[in-house]
Amino acid sequence: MKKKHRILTDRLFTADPSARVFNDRIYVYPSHDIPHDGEDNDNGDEYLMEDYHVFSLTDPDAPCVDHGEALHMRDVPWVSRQMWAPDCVCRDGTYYLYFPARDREGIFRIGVAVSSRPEGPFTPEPDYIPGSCSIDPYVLMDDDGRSYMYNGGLWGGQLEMWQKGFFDEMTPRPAGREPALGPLFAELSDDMKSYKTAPKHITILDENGEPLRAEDEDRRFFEGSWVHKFNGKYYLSYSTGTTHAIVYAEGARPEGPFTYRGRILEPVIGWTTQHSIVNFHGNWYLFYHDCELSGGINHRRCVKVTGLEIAEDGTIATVDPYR
Ligand code: FUB
Repeated sequence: MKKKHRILTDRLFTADPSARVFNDRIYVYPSHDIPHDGEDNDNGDEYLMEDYHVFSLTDPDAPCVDHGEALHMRDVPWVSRQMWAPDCVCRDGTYYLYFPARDREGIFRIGVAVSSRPEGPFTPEPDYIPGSCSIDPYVLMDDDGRSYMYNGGLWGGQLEMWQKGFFDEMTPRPAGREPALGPLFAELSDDMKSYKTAPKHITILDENGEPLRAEDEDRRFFEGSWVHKFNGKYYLSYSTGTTHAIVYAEGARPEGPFTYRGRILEPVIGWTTQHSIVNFHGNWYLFYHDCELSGGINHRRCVKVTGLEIAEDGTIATVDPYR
């Protein structure tokens, strides 16, 4: 389906799609945007999500099935508001839904909920993952059986506020030629509900082997991590936030370092951009969102899918979302 940008559903506003293949079917785990008339701000207060719906397709061109509400914040004791971008993986027949949300003190944490079915419903753990912070969890199930979480997001995602090792809202953001903050990386325990190793920042390097700088907003990490493996290498992709692109970097190990490679998706209609990359029946697909359906309202987004071309050396052809 190259150059075909398909909206998955116009029944709900959806964003931040994590696409996964389970049982020869594509499952999509998006955020669920709630329409309201409030103002946008740099804290992301306009993204007022309360629940998750899971969607599935037999292939990228097939009808999209909405499996209904899979988890609501009323059922998660530690959550106060804003259930943002989720992800889901399967281990030994159990499905683990990872999601960020603000706790009772307004601090973003990562929670996990489990189900025996990919579409849920999911039963949440009573508390968030100990030691977790910030937003946008992605979990890599590596070929050797180990699993890793990548997560984090700047600004409203609060990643900068943890630079001292504890939460401090007043911590200055890295600026100018200071190294940019990379996403967090941690190995998950065998129970998939706790960290085996403490989260640490991933380093993303430029072509000279130097860490990307905070001022390099066209290339530095902002939010929305995803990792795909290709010919034995790890490809970390993410949103650049303020410059509204999806870009990628290549590494030899899951923990990095990663070296910047290029742009995957040009800016879309709307402020945020988020994505996932999945291989289905030998073809690569990019799932992403924009605000086309709502005519450009930032918190009323729609999930789309298009084909993705990856060359033998791992180079990804840049996608123009409107051609
Ligand atoms: O959907 C809420 C937030 O906006 C996500 O967590 C970010 O990735 C951005 O898409």
